[in-house]
Amino acid sequence: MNTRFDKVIAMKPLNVLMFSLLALLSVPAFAQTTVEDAWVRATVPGQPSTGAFMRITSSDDAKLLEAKSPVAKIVQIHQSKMENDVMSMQPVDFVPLPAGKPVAIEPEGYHVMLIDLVGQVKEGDDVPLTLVVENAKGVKESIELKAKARALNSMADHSKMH
Ligand SMILES: [Cu+2]
Repeated sequence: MNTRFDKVIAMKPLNVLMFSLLALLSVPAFAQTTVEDAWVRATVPGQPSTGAFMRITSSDDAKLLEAKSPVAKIVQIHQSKMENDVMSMQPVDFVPLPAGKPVAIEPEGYHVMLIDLVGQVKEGDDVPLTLVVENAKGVKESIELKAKARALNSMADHSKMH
């Protein structure tokens, strides 16, 4: 009887330690945003604007709030919409990034619009991009990346793959 009682007591500190470890693992500092396949459509000389595309996955619910790039004076987040058989696009305040779900930033949907380009974006250029992501608690994180400029016909090639 006495031995059993001792065992219960002895296990308690271990349980406390386990709970502390679990609590530590669920701290939001572990939230992560992954950006894959980032690219920018190359331009011809004098072309005023282009788009940046990628796939973003956030481990926790978050929002893509803003994008910045030194290659354009204005960077906006747009959403393309099909209305009466006409494709149009409008600026949006943010792109929702649901936890664990890859979100495509693509010409046909949400995309990053680079407006008032400071120069031609040539094929093969590494275009610096900064993405501002805000988590559910309102904490903002900046993600720096380089997007490879791809030729104008990249989109046509892409649609052929489907
Ligand atoms: Cu656009």
